[in-house]
Amino acid sequence: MSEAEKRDNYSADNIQVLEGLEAVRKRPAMYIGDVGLKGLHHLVYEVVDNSIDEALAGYCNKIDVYINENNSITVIDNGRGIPTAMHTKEKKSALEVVMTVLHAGGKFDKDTYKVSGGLHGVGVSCVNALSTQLIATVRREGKIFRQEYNIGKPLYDVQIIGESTETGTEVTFQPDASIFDYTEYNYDTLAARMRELAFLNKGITISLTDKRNLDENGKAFSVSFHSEGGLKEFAQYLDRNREALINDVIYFEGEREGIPVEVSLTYNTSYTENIQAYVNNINTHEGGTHLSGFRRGLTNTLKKYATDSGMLAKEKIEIDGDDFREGLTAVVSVKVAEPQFEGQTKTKLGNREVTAPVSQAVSEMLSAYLEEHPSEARLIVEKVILAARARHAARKAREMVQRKNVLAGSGLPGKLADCSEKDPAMCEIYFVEGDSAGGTAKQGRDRHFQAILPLRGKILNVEKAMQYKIFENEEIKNLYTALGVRIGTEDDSKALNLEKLRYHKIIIMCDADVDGSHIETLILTFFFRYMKELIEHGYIYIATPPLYQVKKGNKSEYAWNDDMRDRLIMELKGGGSESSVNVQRYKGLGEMNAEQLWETTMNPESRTLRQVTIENAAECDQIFSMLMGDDVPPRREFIERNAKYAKIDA
Ligand code: 0RA
Repeated sequence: MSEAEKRDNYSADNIQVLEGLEAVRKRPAMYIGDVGLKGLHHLVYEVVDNSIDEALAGYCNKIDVYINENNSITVIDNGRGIPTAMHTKEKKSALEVVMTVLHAGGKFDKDTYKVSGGLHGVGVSCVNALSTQLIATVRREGKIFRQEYNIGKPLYDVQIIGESTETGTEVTFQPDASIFDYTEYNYDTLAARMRELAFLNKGITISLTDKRNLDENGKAFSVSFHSEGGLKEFAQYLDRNREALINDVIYFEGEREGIPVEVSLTYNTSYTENIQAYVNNINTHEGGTHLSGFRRGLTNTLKKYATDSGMLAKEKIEIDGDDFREGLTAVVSVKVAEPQFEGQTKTKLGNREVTAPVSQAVSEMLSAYLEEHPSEARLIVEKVILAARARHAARKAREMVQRKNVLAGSGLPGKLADCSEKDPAMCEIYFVEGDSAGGTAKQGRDRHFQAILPLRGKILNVEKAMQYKIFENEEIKNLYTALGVRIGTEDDSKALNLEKLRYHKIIIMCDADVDGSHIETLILTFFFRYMKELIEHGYIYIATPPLYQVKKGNKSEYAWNDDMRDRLIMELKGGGSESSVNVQRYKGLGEMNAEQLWETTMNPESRTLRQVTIENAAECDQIFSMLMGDDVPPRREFIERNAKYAKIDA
């Protein structure tokens, strides 16, 4: 190749690279899911995943993550360091290739067994494309190498900036504020993911330091996650707010049919089933073949044990799969070389070959445990029998709900003020705290597309109640009938059937005070445990009524927080000297008249709705069990701390 040809080739390659990164900037959501809070945090996961891969390859055991003062992120690992030598095909440093070529990840190194790579597996070059600045520093071969980029473009060739006896990779990036709706990182969100990664990849130490948050000694807030027990400790962590039924966690780690499988399970005295399933460190909350394998292994093994033990002999009722999972907490983690993700949120594993290995692993570990622990085995079987009896009672109650549903139209709850529009995509329903606010909302709404269902103060805490109690509850029956949903689909008898769902915006409207937050949480708990599909489809929203009205003369404005209130007071005062500005604090929805409620909270033109999403399924489970516990202060603190992070739908 002549020099000229080489040059042409080089620039052609470069153009391709820039086109690739340009595509990421044009359609960021296609690469990282969205440009909201989720996408912003996804950037961190993408970078950390590369370090996790290095750890899984056996060369790294420490990953440090920093949230810097300016909301940039630094990730440092002690791996081999990304190679910096010339990449023969791309004719530039391997480091530059990894940082600027889409999907280049670890591909230049065929021996790297790459199973991780994040939900979208897009690689660190996407993070680079979406950052105003990224600095990559590599320590290897006794030297320190560095390259900097601006929206993905290198500012200079890889430089040697010093010497070091250490090895590792350090990446600092500043997310581009012109791409993302938000640029402020949520510490708790990152901490939850780092904790989860530490459980899923035992032996690695992952620290998270928040440099925005200094204590009185000027020291940044920091936590470190490390698990020697892996999923065994993960199950204990998930159940730490629940009462144990057996004191052990049953655990398996190994490879079956070439697929690495790690499983843990235990039982608590609650009535909820909590199985967290992972593929390549990704929470597959829609389940899939590995979850089917888990269920099959569990059901077959327990059924056989229970039958052989003779404990079922006097039972007249049939035991089914669900009964074995009441009070069960389990974590399943598999590594799959070419995962097929399906489902609404691409979090359902489709690979058929994964079912048998997981089922085998569960059968092996569980039958061994049951044989060796007869008294614990007895406790589990007794619980299963109780669950079966309760299920029969629950089914009767559920059938009542379903029967009422068949009459939909004439059978709608009496308290529901329905809308006239029939197309669910256009329709909204407000669940309103209390009859009085419900009345105001009925007057204030646009009856064409907005329906109102007033709810009696505190609805049932479903976290603590047995299933049949839940389906006997009048308010909850009303929720089902008003929404038009049923239980059971063609391929899953427990799944929510959304075919007849009557509204695509389901809006929880509570007072802006602690009681309101409590009620909001009770309703969300119900949705999370019994109608999770509605959250996954993005149908659930929270209304945000204002906290203040600031008035002067015939001018009036609303404020949603104290800063806004103070700014409005200043504005309305203007140059004027007199404090004739009137501030009204709204304690409840009922203090607004119908017109005010419409204007501030219900009018799609001017309201703010917060959409409810699931960031981290394992953490969600844990948080709901914490929120519904008996301790009020942590709940209040949690809600107040996190409310502002909810996604805004303008
Ligand atoms: C492929 C080969 C080698 C290192 C890595 C990938 C690597 C990538 C990342 C990304 C973040 N941290 C990382 N650490 C290592 C090295 C191959 C060798 O040295 O022989």
